[in-house]
Amino acid sequence: MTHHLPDLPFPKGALEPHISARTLEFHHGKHHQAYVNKVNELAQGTDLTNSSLEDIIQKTRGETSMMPLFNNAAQVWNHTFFWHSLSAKGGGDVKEGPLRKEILAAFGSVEAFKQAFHKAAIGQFGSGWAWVILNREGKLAIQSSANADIPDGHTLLTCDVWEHAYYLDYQNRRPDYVATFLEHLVNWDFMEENFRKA
Ligand code: MN3
Repeated sequence: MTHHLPDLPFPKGALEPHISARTLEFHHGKHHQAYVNKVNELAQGTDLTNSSLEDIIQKTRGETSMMPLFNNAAQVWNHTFFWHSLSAKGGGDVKEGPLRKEILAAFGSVEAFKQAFHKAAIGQFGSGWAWVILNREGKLAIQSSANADIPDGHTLLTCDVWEHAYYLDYQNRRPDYVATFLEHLVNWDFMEENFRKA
């Protein structure tokens, strides 16, 4: 077993009432675990058996015959990145500093930035992810991706908009879930850390 399910960076009940422990039991314990299991199964016997997750993602991306391995490996990576994009002390305003400056330069205000993120997240048809990235020109940008896909550029933050992320707590109300993510959960410190490392 090369790949393992990473622990959540917070206790399962830490995000209540916004995301329930029950949602995380399924989302982390069942969905994320299933992607990990599938990567181990699909990589077995290929020349990627002992490769890192990042290597697998890079080497299988866009290869039709490797699509199942890509999808599962990317989903493992995306979920781990997502857990770190959440914090019990998250949400609200972005503190003074280089990240805030960049947001104001690119979007005019934190509010406009949040609105653009919300729009991208609810506009993603079907399953996928909403992202904040530094694009290839080094500019802050918001994107959505379908299914397991990861945008080009340097990822700073993500929100899972697959139904399994919110159905138990919000049923079909994705807009409410994303608004709650932005107001109460988004981990600006994680985004800032990724911004500084980029
Ligand atoms: Mn998910």
